[in-house]
Amino acid sequence: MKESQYIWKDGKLVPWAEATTHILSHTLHYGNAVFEGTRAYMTKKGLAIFRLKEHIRRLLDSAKIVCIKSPYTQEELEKAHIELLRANRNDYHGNVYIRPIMYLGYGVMGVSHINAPVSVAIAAWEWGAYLGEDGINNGIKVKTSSFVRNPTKAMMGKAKVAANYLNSQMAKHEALSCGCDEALLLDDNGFVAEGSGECFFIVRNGKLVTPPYDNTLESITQATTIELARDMGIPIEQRRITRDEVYIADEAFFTGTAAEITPVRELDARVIGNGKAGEMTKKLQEAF
Ligand code: PPE
Repeated sequence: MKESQYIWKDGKLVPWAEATTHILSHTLHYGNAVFEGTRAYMTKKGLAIFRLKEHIRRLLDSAKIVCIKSPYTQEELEKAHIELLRANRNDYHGNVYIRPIMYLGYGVMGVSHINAPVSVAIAAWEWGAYLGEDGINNGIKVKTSSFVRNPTKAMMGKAKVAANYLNSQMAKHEALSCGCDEALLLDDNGFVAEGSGECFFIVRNGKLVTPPYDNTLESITQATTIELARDMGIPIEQRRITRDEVYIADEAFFTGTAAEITPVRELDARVIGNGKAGEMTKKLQEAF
């Protein structure tokens, strides 16, 4: 991990190594913390945060869903992001990934979280291609997970909450241990939900298809990709997809803040399309 000088923690900039927390922090035991992944891109004018307002809005929405009272407003969090990137500017030479997290600290034990103190920290570091340079250029190998994506009857996928990622982590581990790069999780009805940390798209007969967000995060990169497709005159459909439809798709790709647009070249040992990054995928990558 590429460290930078400061981390923003509860209103102050603290040295990276000092942004620590107590071992009895509530979140560490019960998994209730909400977070975001946001990117800042290096432009000619310096770093520019992509969709900052949308990411902070989602962070506050996640907090609302899981009953964490945010100590900060939308505006305060926006300012904090900018303050942090400014303070660390000499450490950044390329694109930066920003990870704000709102978590429950030390003070109470037991499952009930309402009386636990709420802290917010923001870290930002340079992070390259999430699924590898080769992955983003030539596509990745994916496995349909044996784990069902957290069903809405049990979990709340619209909250970007740490606990939801145990499901992602087990799916990812299974995929990696089977020699694949990423997992594709189906919902409890057997339709494609999302990747362990990405949304999913296919291309069939010149049309872009992505599942609705019934069980999943409301993805900012998915929304951006849909917007780009509309601008480019590509027909787009938001409907359910089955795994066998993916096998016979012309192209497939994942989208996410970390993953950006990553082509999928294989699912469950079936080669997708020409087995490389598809033409429409490449066009969308370029536009993105
Ligand atoms: N689904 C899940 C489960 C998910 O975690 C992400 C983002 C998405 C969809 C795409 O959402 P968006 O970033 O708004 O387009 N995953 C974040 C965390 C990755 C990680 O390993 O940590 C991310 O991409 O930042």
